[in-house]
Amino acid sequence: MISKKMEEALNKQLNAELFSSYLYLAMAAYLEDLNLNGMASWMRLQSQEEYEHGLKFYEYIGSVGKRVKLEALETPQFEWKNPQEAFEAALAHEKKITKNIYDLSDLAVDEKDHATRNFLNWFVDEQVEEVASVTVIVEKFKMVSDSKNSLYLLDKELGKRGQK
Ligand code: OFO
Repeated sequence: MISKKMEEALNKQLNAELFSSYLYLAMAAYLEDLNLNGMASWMRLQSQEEYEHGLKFYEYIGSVGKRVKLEALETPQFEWKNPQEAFEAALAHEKKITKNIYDLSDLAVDEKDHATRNFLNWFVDEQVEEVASVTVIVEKFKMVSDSKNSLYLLDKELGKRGQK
């Protein structure tokens, strides 16, 4: 049995996942405008993943007999100082989302809502992976600093995401 409080918290996280998708799409557009098409493609894939995360919440809320309530999405940031700053912002965002997921898990434990806690476990694991993958990219940016050649190579490398 899902409480009203949990229903609202799950809907809030659904909104946060859809906002993540929106934010990464905004970052993709920013990177595309700089002709960094590999990085832009990485961000577009990330945006799609976040949409899928949103759908997982959508489906779960429905599966426990509750109602999905969609709210307006915040306007995402439009400009970053440079690509590194955009990826750093993505990392900070993922850390914030991890905290959201932990708070939701805590609520599920407090409410003895084992079904929701079990559902959230997938997200706990996913957040470890997301923070780790963006951390690696941020660290690579730090290594290359202002070198244009290295930026070109990093763009190429990130463009390989999703390719077989
Ligand atoms: Fe949905 O994992 Fe990122 O935000």
